[in-house]
Amino acid sequence: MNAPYGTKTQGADRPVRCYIGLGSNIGDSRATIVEALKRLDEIPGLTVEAVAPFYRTAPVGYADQDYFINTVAEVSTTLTPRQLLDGLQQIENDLGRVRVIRWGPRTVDLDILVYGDQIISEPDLQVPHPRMDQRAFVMVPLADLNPGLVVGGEKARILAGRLAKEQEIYADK
Ligand code: A4P
Ligand code: MG
Repeated sequence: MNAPYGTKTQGADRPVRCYIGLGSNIGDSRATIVEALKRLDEIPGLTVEAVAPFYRTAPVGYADQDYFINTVAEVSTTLTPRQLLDGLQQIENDLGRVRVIRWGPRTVDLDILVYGDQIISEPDLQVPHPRMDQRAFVMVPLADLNPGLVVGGEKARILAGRLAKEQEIYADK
């Protein structure tokens, strides 16, 4: 039987509910994200509980690149935030991620958006993800999974509705 989600600030003896953002705009992005989700679920101590629909989204931050495929996964995990980050970076590397330009094209990007109710401000790990509340490609799929989740003082569905009017985002079929 699954243990209930925990809200403890230190992780790891009870599963913590987390949201992971996934994005790709190089190669067969849809297939890459499907493969990344499979590998995510295979990480010991982590279960993928739900996946939002896939969206096709205009690039944010560095405009001269292809549209992205984005989605968000809800996971429960007993991993600490840093163990979780290591697992995500391992998947990025195994799927052949090359980083050239910040905010530029990528085979696959996996970000920790939310880790329970923890706030982390370290040089190489900030949670909640510092730019998530400005991005339709994060907030729209996140709101599909948890419309009432409060992000930056606002409910996800309110933020998602506003951002979707400002930024291009389409259901990916
Ligand atoms: N890092 C810090 N906090 C986190 C976190 N919460 N989750 C550090 C994951 N990583 C985190 O990331 C650089 C470093 O961020 C990591 O080494 C880790 O220690 P990266 O993935 O190597 O580089 P990046 O993704 O280019 O940088 P960054 O700043 O994370 O970019 P963003 O803000 O994630 O933006 N437009 C569309 N439509 N769709 C997209 O998916 N993605 C980006 C990337 C830009 N524009 C986009 C999209
Ligand atoms: Mg990233």
